Amino acid sequence: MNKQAAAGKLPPGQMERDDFPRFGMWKFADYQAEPNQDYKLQLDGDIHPITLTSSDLVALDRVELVADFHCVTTWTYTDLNWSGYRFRDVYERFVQPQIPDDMDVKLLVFRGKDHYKSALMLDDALADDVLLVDCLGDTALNAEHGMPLRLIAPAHYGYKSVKHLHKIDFWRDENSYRQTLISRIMQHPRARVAYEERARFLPGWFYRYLYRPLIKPTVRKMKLTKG
Ligand SMILES: Nc1nc2c(c(=O)[nH]1)N[C@H]1C(S)=C(S)[C@@H](COP(=O)(O)O)O[C@H]1N2
Ligand SMILES: [Mo]
Repeated sequence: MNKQAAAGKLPPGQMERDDFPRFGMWKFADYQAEPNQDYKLQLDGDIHPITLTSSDLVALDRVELVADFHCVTTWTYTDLNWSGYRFRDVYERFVQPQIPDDMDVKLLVFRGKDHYKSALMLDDALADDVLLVDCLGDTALNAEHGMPLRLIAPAHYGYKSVKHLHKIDFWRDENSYRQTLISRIMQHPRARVAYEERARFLPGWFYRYLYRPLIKPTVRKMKLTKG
């Protein structure tokens, strides 16, 4: 057992890695992000659709966050230094003012340019430490880690932290979000790391043993072939 796990610092079932790999769904592994700092972010769903540009976000306060990153397959990389904008600030500035009093937004779907998507409850997304980040350490996000913009929601498993973010759908309820059966089963609606909410059914510890053997081949698969 490593030192932090021994000290009880790591959440249940997690093991520390000494590198931060590119990771994710095999289906989207071949996606090659293109450098583009003038990104656009579409906000859509049950709200009036709008498109934000990087210059809309620049008007918000910049926030820095040091956080551990926990993948559901049980690897953790500690003390990452992210910076960007608080999701709550984006919501309060650009979304909330146009929501009628009799309408409740409950569920958000974050979409990546590689077609990956993941949903979060609005209440979870409004937490202090949920950011849209464009920098890791002192440098702009690279292709491995979500260039040009990604979500970071450190209290939730990494599969909620959508990379290459280009669209957020705001829905009144879960019925508006057509999820495939497999992701319905595999993705927990909250996926809180502290409660080991790895998936919707069966206890979290069960998935530790199912997922651990996938780490090595996935890290190998996800390595970007550099020209
Ligand atoms: N667009 C996109 N975002 C994604 C994924 C993906 O395949 N595509 N994988 C998720 C998973 S399972 C994890 S663990 C993290 C990995 O982030 P990293 O590659 O920066 O380590 O990204 C999440 N966000
Ligand atoms: Mo993950």
